[in-house]
Amino acid sequence: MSKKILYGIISSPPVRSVRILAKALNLDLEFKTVNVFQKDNLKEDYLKINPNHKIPSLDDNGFIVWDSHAIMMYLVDKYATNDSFYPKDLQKRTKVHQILFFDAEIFEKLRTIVILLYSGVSEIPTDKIEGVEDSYKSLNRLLQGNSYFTGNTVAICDISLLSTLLSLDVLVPINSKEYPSIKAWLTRMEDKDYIANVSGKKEITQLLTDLIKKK
Ligand SMILES: N[C@@H](CCC(=O)N[C@@H](CS)C(=O)NCC(=O)O)C(=O)O
Repeated sequence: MSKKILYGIISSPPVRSVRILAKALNLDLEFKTVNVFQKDNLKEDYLKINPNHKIPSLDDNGFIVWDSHAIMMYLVDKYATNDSFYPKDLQKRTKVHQILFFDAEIFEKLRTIVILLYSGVSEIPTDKIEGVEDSYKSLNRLLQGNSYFTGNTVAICDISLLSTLLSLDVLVPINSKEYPSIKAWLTRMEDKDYIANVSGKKEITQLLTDLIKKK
């Protein structure tokens, strides 16, 4: 079995997505801390691994891949015993890609807000909140009639969105009256045994709650 190293920190949603998937696939990942708060990601050694200085990156026995979405596609194609998380059927796979790209868009909204809060802004600007609410509306519509974002089984895009939304929910709460389908999906996801212990929900909620309280 090849040695797999994941670089990152647990408070990062994309890093947590990869860890959840690894747990679901029963893969052993060695974890190496690259702390973006201490600028570890800008050090020469890490830039050789990821010239784009983001976390996570995966080193699979010398083969390096970065971006959580690309890592998850790779891990399922290479190691999963079936294709349920990332279907081989072109149309089903395309639907998964569609939601993964949407997750990347929503994650950037989260990242922008977190950067603003760390830079000293005292309140999340209204236009940023509205941008997030617009995504919640779309997500809620997407889930109508579906248990998961691409149908009735969990795919890697559900895992990505779970990590993004667990963080975003702390900053721009997901209102259960307005977004009942998202809330029901969150509950379904958090009930999975491979998610419960590695979602990082407790840690991220604490970190972001403290960040808001400081304001
Ligand atoms: N699309 C990327 C986003 C990765 C990302 O932005 N990670 C943040 C931490 S949550 C990061 O590395 N920030 C440091 C930087 O931008 O230099 C993915 O899914 O892996």
